Amino acid sequence: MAIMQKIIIATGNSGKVREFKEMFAGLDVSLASLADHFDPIPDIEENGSTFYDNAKIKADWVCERMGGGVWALADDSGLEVDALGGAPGVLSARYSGEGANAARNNAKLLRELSGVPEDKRTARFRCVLVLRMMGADGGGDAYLTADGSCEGRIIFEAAGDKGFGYDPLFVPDGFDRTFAQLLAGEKNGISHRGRALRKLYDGLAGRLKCAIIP
Ligand code: ITT
Repeated sequence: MAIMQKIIIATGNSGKVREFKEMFAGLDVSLASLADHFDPIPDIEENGSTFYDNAKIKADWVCERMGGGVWALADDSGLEVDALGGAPGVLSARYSGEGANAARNNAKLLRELSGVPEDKRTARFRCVLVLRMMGADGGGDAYLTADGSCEGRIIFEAAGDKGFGYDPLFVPDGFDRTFAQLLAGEKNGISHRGRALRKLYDGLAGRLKCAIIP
């Protein structure tokens, strides 16, 4: 009988979980997130200085607690704004400090960019994915990693109510709507996360088939 590979998404961000579920739909994979396995949802300390370091920290955290056979997929991502020297970058989730949330982060971003003209508001989202695949007997441990980015610009006023995080302020190149105004399929088709996941999947296809059809 076919065994469905279980993948735990090592995130506490429900927006990321939703997008991964949309993008994995149709694949023979059983997806769970931290919320399905830990109560309360752990706030994993991300003390790395790069997206890669922090993604690996999250994937390792899950595998070390869940044991053999588990595949953990971690996403570290963020927004880089050229006029701010690449900020908020790896600090995107915590940009507005203690008690940071999307509304406060977006408000701070608009404040920091006040007076910056449209042609100087270029930005990109970046995403690094780390998939740690533990063998059922603890052997065959392997990592796969992939990255993706999406170029665009920061507008002057939030627009749209879909998505999460900085989506209402980010207009991807080639569009005149923000990420928060795009349909899920449109965002996933061009987003940093979608691009990284498609690369990861290309690197994975053989192994995923083996896991599903032993
Ligand atoms: P986990 O660490 O639990 O995965 P997190 O939200 O803290 O959740 P990150 O440390 O990777 O995740 O921070 C990413 C932040 O970058 C996220 O909180 C948003 O503010 C922003 N971000 C990343 N991808 C985004 C997207 O697709 N749309 C809008 N904002 C995004």
